[in-house]
Amino acid sequence: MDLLRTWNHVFKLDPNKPISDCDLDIICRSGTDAIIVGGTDGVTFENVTDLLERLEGYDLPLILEVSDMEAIAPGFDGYLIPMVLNSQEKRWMFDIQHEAIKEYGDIIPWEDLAVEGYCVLNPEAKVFKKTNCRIPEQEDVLAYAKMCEQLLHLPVFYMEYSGTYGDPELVQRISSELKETTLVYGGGITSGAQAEEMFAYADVIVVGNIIYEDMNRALETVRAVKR
Ligand code: 1GP
Repeated sequence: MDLLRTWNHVFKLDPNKPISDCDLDIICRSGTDAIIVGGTDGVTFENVTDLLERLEGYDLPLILEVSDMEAIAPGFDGYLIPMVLNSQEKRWMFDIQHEAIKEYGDIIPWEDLAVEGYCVLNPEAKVFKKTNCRIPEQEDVLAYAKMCEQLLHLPVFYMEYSGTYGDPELVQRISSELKETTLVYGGGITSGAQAEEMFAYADVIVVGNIIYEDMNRALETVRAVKR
């Protein structure tokens, strides 16, 4: 999954949200670097494989962000495994991964996997509630980032503001701390200007919701980082 280091812009598609063939085609031909398939609820083996089949004809890396063990489908180019750093339950950091390895350890394609140190920063986000997170202070976020890079040697630190636009100053601060670990920013990007602002600091920006709300603005976010 070294590939991830070379990306700037990624669209995240939610398998639980309908998207027309026409919109899917526009997204896949937009110039984005990869498609992540992922969501918090209603993600099933069926809707993941259905979306994968519709995406397979395009020459783009297709990555599954695993949120539910039952919905892991073969056939993706890579798999992102979140470890929710600011969850108050060990389950979301280690236990579900442990269970998955216990059950599927013999068939896991380890070379196609990357672990994301996930820091959820929007208290209204579904993932925040589902994984029982606590809002970290800025110093906590900085410590999570250092922990990710220096202690756990994780390839990715993901600042997840899903559904709301985050704090560019904090993203800048984290970015100046990380050297090896790739900084991914996602959340509330709905315009070219916001994409540009976050991309000034993050290595990769992830754009999700706006795809389903305003395709033109979704496309602006690609143009903003691909100039
Ligand atoms: C969600 O970080 C992504 O996991 C993107 O967030 O849907 O708010 O764009 P949005």
